[in-house]
Amino acid sequence: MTRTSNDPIIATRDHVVGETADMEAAWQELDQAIRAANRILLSTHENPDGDGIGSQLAFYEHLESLGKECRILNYTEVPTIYEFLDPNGWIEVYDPERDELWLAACDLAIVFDLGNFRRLETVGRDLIRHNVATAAIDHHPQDSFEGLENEPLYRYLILDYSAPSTGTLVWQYLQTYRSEPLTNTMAEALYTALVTDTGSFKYDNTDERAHLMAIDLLKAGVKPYNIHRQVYEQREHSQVNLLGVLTNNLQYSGDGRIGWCALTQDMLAGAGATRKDVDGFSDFIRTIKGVEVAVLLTEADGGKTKVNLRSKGNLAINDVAQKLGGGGHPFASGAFIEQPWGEVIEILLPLLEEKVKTLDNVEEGSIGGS
Ligand SMILES: [Mn+2]
Repeated sequence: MTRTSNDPIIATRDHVVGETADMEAAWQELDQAIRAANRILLSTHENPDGDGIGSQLAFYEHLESLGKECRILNYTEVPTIYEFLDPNGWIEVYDPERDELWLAACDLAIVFDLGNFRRLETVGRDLIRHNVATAAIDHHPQDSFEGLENEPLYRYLILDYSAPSTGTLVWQYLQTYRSEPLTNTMAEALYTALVTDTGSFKYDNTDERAHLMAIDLLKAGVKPYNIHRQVYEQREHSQVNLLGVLTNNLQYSGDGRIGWCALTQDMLAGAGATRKDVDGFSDFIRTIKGVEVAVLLTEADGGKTKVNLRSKGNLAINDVAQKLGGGGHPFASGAFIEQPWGEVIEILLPLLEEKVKTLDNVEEGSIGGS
């Protein structure tokens, strides 16, 4: 089918595609495509996180060493806490006017950590428009796209839900297919991907593979505190102010098992904060004793609402995020909704209250993850 640049890319709400069955064969195929390609584009989702950025930078450096003509083009700029990873300015913000012709002539695009193709925004639109062969490397459940159900979005799909980070998949690839050892900068990029996605090795996704990867990266020269300091010890005053607003406006529901807060644009403005400053706040709500499900609603422009959901691990909540048109991991998911937060919480609380009620019937510790 033909798409025009103005066609919106819309994720359907209930469809996910399966995990890569034969990972080794998929990697082999992708590796062959990489070796055959001259010009390769790398990208990740809007508002990129440490996993997306770290994966991109490590992969970029690898491709450079193979002599590829390579660029990293993202829809949004690198958050300041991750700027230390990119001293050479390899990551660029995609500017269709400047970059579309370059993109159109790519032999291959590799996109990291997406979950949802829509999160590539204009980069994804132009990859489809110019029919660029695209590979996805990811650990999120994948949404399908209205009108594209019968068309594979990706020529190559490396999908492993159990991977603690997308960077872990990149690390595995490099271990097998890269002849040179990892450089210190590659190891730092991958370590950042790993610590940010595992909450510094404390989330449910932290497994043996995560720690084996960390050992390998430390051997390649990573100093963990150097990374930690850059990523976690640079809180803006505006964010600390906003944390005060959050704690003053926290509410509980479902016998204290749901902790929730709505941050309005007025609250953000009052704290001198932006939507970026809410990063990590939903995790904070989850740390409260008795809270099983944490909900953070952030008011966006035009009265829209960003929803972040976190679970302590006894209840999967990504089905709720999917009902709202979003998605994510069982214990960490979210959605972006075109409704004001007051309406969203009206929909959300009954769904979550039903969910936490199921805990009443089951002895503690006997519930599976998803
Ligand atoms: Mn990730």
